[in-house]
Amino acid sequence: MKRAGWLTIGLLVLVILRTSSGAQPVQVGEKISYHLDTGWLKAPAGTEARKVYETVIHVEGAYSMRLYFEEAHLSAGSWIEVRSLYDNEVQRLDPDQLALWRNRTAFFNGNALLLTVYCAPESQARVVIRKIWIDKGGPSESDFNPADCNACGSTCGSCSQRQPACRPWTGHCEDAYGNCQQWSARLVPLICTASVISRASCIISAGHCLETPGDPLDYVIQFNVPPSLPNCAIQHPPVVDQFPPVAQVYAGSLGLDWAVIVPGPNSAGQLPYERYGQLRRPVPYDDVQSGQPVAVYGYGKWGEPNSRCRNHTLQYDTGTVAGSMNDRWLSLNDMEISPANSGSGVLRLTDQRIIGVVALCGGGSFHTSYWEFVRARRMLCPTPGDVNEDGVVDDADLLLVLFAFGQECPLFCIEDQNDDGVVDDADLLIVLFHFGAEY
Ligand SMILES: [Ca+2]
Ligand SMILES: [Ca+2]
Repeated sequence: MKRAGWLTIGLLVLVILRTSSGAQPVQVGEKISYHLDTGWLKAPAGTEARKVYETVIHVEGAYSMRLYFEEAHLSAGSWIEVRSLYDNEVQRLDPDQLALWRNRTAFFNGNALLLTVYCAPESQARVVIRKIWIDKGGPSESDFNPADCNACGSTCGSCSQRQPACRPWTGHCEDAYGNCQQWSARLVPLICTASVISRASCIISAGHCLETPGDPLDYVIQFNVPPSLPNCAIQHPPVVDQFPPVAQVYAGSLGLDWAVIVPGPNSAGQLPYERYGQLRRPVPYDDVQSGQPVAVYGYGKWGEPNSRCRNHTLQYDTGTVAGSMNDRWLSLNDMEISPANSGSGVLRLTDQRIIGVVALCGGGSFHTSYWEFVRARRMLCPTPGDVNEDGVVDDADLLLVLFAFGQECPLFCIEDQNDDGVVDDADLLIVLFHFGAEY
């Protein structure tokens, strides 16, 4: 009896550990020290900017790299150019771009970057690097034992339900190229998944994805993710498919797990929706029912020995809603969730709307209708009058306000558009004033 008792306790502890830990974002690569100081560079008089400095930053064994500028003194009309010698991708960072990218670059493939400084006539420049990010591949072989792929508690009972999102797997790594479903983004280097939810390119994910110690904005939002290398090392899309985050609100503890992110423009000055024209709307009200069919698209880990190029590429699985545990959490059936699927939108197939964001191993997801999550979206990505968040202000929104007219909402309700605790004329006016607006 005693023995059985201990066993039961052991199992309980295991279950608690599994359900209380996040769906494990995967940290790839590492920051290493690297010393480079161009000293003060000066351009001669003239009419055009001149190349005043050039060097190759090479790290043996790296599969991809990112530069961090400790200091970057550039005057207007000057810029830094970073070029991958592996695939020739280029990022040009002038003072405005450097501010947007917070003195760091996009992610580049390969082990060598050509760094060039162009200086406006009769101006000075200086660039200092003290650290760079590199990825030497891995994790280790043992991390990729296929028998471990349920370690995160997938509810499907097997390891290979997921399929590449864009074309069926035929055994070729090109099948893993994620150039479809461009509302689903990869966050790097703490790998997670995120979804574009509005024309303003508002993005949602899980809160624990942003809990990077030190700097919660130290990541990049990527689309059109290419296959990983056959040894499973991730590869990055072109610079133009990478976006820096500029603002965010998130909660990742005390039983909460949601994030709202505002991206900055890519190198062509576009936001994700402008570039790809794809989004999936969240639902702000809890009409989630058991049995509803859902899909999860995401960049989870993949360790099958003969298809490691699918690691952290865009794949999907389908399943159903198992049920809502409360106003915060919903559970999924028959859904393969792997580390780095964290933050994936739970896409309800009947209306293609996001009812939750994947937060836990086993598929536990955080409701998009939880009031703090809705309020955070309104705060960061306002869509006044669009009560049901379907992207247009119309009769449906008007009816929602009319049906709730007079209701008091001390905490929060979606119909209380001005957030003053009561649904009244003022909220009706907000809907009427924005009637016909599209977001
Ligand atoms: Ca609406
Ligand atoms: Ca109100």
